[in-house]
Amino acid sequence: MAMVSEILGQLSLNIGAREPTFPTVVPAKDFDPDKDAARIETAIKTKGVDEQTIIDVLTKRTYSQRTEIAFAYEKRAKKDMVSALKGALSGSLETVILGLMKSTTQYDVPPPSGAGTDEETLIEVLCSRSNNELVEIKKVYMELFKKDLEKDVAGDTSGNFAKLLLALVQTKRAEPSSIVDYEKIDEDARALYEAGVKIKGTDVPTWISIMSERSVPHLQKVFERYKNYSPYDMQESIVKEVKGDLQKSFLVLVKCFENKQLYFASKLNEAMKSKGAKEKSVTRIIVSRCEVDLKKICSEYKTNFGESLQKTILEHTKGDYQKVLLGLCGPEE
Ligand SMILES: [Ca+2]
Repeated sequence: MAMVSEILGQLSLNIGAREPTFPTVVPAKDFDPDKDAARIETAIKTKGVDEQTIIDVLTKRTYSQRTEIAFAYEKRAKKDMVSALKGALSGSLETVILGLMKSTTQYDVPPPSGAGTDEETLIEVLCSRSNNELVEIKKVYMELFKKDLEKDVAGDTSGNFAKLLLALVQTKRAEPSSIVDYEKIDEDARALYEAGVKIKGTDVPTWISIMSERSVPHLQKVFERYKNYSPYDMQESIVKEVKGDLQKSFLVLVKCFENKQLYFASKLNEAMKSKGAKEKSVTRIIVSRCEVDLKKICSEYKTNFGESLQKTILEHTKGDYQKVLLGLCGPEE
């Protein structure tokens, strides 16, 4: 149960060191936190709860504005807004709204070690977030649990999978350089080939060091160059060479290096259309990306899957959950 003061403490961590963003949730104009807090208070007190108002207000404010609303709410209602929302809402809507009351970084922070690591989420977060985002995640993890994420990741997983996650958490990735180093690109492409497809077995540490230490633009060129050496592209090579969680992790990494928004669009499409829609996955992506790049994810979605994400949401979800997702995605473009 995060108190407002705690949430406010995280604010500064989210400013600066960010890549260009393509949010669907942007700061509301003529923002009045007191007015919003009053609306939320009335909505919570309404018999049967007025979910629509809660959705309308909270999906149209940024995290930092929601924090101000929570602060105003606490002043007028003399109680914590997150707890009040928790009491008033239930099911998938509650999950989304409580997710929105966390900063993007807080939301991404894995549960503390021993709390039953959900491997799929751990892989997605550690393999898809940028170096800067991972640096913030480590800081917040330390603040929340007074523990070192590096140590916990190493302790909770094992083998090469652990080595890969650990290498990512160590955030050793180079910053993109304005100079294209063709020699290094060729050297890395050949090394990836010689450590994998060319030999019996796989020299996983070599793959790990290249994929965790080089900049993203460099790796994009490496994977292009790689095709000059290998009969299989990088993704195909990963499938052939390694198995299980290690394979999943390398695939998420490479897909994100190639086109991160397409990766999330595909995940959404897959989750939404799977039998027994994987709500958890849908919620996670939409909540965590709405202030980052959901607009670009929506456009990749439409280009690649022939219909808008909003339309898929209309077809595959219902009720308040549908409303809150559509609120976060914004209108179709
Ligand atoms: Ca091999």
